[in-house]
Amino acid sequence: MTSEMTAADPMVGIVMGSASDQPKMEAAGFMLDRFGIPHESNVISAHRTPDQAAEYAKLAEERGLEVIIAAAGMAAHLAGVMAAHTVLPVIGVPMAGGALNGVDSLYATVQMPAGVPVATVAINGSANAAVLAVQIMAVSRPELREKLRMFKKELGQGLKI
Ligand code: RP5
Repeated sequence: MTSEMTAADPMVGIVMGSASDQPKMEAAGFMLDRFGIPHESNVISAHRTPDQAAEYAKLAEERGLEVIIAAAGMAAHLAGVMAAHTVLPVIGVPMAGGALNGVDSLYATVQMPAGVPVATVAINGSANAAVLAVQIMAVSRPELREKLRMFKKELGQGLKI
């Protein structure tokens, strides 16, 4: 990772299994904007467009992405598929919906076998996925760490996400 941030190229890739996930994922984009992190958002399904899912993950690193946020509902394997094809950190967001309303996607996302982790946030936890992405990127970027400190201060002063 470098300590430079360019405005143009996305550094965080948000993928979601369906356009129906979009409203629940908007908070991730808002949060990344808040920290000045360029990002992109794509609908890619592990089971409906599996080749595209694998290609996205395989090309992510050379495209300059540093973190992938993957959201899916029901038998949610998108984040795991992403993690299978890249060494970039993958943050999974289980989506509520279907008969089990997100408990299924929570288990599917968090219960990755050893060796291929997916950092899983809460059901519909898209804002936290973005904050975690920023925290990962901040390891080598003091200016981002300062923004995170300010953010935590604002939370303590009553900021609602
Ligand atoms: C998953 O199935 C998606 O991530 C979405 O959460 C859920 C339902 O998808 P749609 O039937 O609305 O396309 O693949």
